[in-house]
Amino acid sequence: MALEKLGKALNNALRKLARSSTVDEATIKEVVRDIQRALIQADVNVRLVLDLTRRIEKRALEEEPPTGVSKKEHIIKIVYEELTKFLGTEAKPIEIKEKPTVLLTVGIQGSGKTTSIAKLARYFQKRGYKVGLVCSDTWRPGAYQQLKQLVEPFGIEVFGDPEENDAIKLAKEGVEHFREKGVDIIIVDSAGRHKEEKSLIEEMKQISAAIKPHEVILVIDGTIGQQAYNQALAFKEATPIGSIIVTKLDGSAKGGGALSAVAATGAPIKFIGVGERIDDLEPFDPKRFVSRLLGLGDIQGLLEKFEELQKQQEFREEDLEKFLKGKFNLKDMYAQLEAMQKMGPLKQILQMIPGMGYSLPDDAVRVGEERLKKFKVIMDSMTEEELEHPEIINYSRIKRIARGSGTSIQEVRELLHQYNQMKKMFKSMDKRKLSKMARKFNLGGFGL
Ligand SMILES: Nc1nc2c(ncn2[C@@H]2O[C@H](COP(=O)(O)OP(=O)(O)OP(=O)(O)O)[C@@H](O)[C@H]2O)c(=O)[nH]1
Ligand SMILES: [Mg+2]
Repeated sequence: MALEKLGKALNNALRKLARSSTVDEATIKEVVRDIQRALIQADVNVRLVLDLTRRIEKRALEEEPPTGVSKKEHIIKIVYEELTKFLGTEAKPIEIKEKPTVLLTVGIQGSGKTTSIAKLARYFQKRGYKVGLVCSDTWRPGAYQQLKQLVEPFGIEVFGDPEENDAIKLAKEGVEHFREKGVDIIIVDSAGRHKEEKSLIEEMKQISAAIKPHEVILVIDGTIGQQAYNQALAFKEATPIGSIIVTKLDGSAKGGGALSAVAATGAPIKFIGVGERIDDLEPFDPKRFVSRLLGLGDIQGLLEKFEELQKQQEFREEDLEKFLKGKFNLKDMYAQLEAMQKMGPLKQILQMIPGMGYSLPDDAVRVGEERLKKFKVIMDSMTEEELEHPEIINYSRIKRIARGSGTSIQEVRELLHQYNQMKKMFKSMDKRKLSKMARKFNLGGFGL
């Protein structure tokens, strides 16, 4: 797990809060001090820490918790929200729009470029994309072999020539090679020669001019802590199409400093490296990251309770409307199927309500556990856009999704069929009765 030490320290601070009998100003100040200490120990910049904790303290002292939520729970939510904002709030995935999408990776010597490229290649391959890798590192001995060894077990091709010493020529030839082969994504590894930003950025500009990448990815070593700020800033200023991978967040005591420093420059962190193995790469999502960071044991439970309460409080007319108009997407469907699995068939629930004479096909709302698992695997191979707008999934996408998830075209079709059936069903339901049912069973307007 990334930033284990920081997570534990923050967790302890919140635990203390949870255990305290009263929540007064002194308690809040003590919790805020603990959070400060935890962040500073993780090498987060002192000024950033003070800004952050001042905001937490102010909100904790001034804001009134909503009904049904205790003061303690409210403060935990504030800490969660402010930490999330601190790390950039939103997840920004790498966009694969054009075929081929060309990505160039750069980074200081030993930052983890080559390893991260192999991980990225595998990540995209799992999602059904065909990936080609180009080694244009003419400086590091064995660079080509290293990359090849990492991806060989997965059948990912690496273009390179250990005899060649013109990096720009190699990069160009490599991109051309894979363009001709018709791959979806080309990732170029660059030289590990640079010890400081200036020469790194110079080389990035030269290779960029030659191969015109869609996105340049700076790989930053997370163990350098808040020093990451200067690298990220110089990079952000040099390229408008840059994103960042922070590596080695497993076990590093300074990872929190690196992450927050990069976030402070406004450059988007898209992935984090959390180990040496090929699968140790995670898409970076500040919300999920922070809830996991804080979310040990009962703290997680508290956060969930808070969310649960909030869900119950707002009656989701909007969601209901959305479903009735047939505007629900694959993500909604998955949540529904999952919930119904726990609850029993929707049919039975509907029958318990007087006047609800619907006869629903059972298989429209209930799928077996095995199938649900398969659906999940298939959906993991879909892009955000496909999950939100399933209507764009055409035959070539179906093929890609099937390949990426290791399922068959038939199985992907089954999922889409299920989706269309549910969509039709909701469309045909009577709004008034459905909302009565939702209220009765506290289903939050079917948001479940
Ligand atoms: N623990 C851990 N080690 C990592 C991670 N990413 C990379 N490494 C290790 O860091 C070392 C350097 O990684 P490389 O991928 O060779 O770095 P590089 O930037 O390509 O290096 P040069 O090409 O020489 O500049 C290797 O030993 C990797 O196994 C990570 O997320 N966690
Ligand atoms: Mg390398």
